[in-house]
Amino acid sequence: MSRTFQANRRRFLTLAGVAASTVPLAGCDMLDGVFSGDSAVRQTLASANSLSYRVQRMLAGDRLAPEFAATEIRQGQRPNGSTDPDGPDYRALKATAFATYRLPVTGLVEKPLDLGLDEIRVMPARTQITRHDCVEGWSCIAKWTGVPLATLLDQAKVKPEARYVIFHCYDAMNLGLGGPTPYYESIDLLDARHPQTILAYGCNDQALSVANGAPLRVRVERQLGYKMAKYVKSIELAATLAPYGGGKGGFWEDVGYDWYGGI
Ligand SMILES: Nc1nc2c(c(=O)[nH]1)N[C@H]1C(S)=C(S)[C@@H](COP(=O)(O)O)O[C@H]1N2
Ligand SMILES: [Mo]
Repeated sequence: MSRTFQANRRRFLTLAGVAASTVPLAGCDMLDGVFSGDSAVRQTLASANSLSYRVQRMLAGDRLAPEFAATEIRQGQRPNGSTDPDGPDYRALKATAFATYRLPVTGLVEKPLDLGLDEIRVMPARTQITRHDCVEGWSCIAKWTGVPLATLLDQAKVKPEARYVIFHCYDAMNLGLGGPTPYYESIDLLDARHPQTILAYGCNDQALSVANGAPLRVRVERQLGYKMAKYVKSIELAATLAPYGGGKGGFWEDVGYDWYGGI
């Protein structure tokens, strides 16, 4: 799909007043002003976000994110957010170079999975060169290799009542509000089954680094950077987002970011 078309589409969304994902919010490292959970602004953003989500689904359910040439990779993927989780469970995994890592896939599935990295690496892989856009205002083009999430969902046999895929992560963020809060994220099944949605274990032809989310991180290429959970600890299929974290579907969503971070 041409970039001109995307630009036009974005303009249309803006004109329609539903470009919620482009509303400037605080950067990933900044929390100013996002705690006002029931403010009028927050409510308006929330309804604009749900409209943006529905309009995008109508117009572009299976649209692919742009892919780039290898010559367009100018630097390594810039590490952001957590870059070296310090919990004992992650440190123990790192000490074995992730040989002891297991990925559980649980929740609303008929056949729960528990996979080692060697099992994941022999599954049919997908490689894509895409641009990562962080809400902080920077972008990075990188080459990602991993297993399509759809492959794991098919193996696990998702139950019909499931609507969301929840990614639980090994790292926790310190908001200064009484103890570290675990990072988590969620996407709907349409994005989960999108051909460019992968669990990546490789970046720019190298094993995924700790700074970029080793051993496995999500790529969900039509959304902003914060949706792409690093340090994936487990995957859970769920019918609602309410039971997890603050109930808004992700660590940053719980402090005010849009759940649908479409770009
Ligand atoms: N577990 C976890 N996932 C995360 C984050 C994080 O802090 N912890 N930060 C998010 C944000 S805001 C961005 S921009 C990207 C950064 O990924 P990178 O470090 O590979 O550039 O990861 C996202 N996923
Ligand atoms: Mo980000």
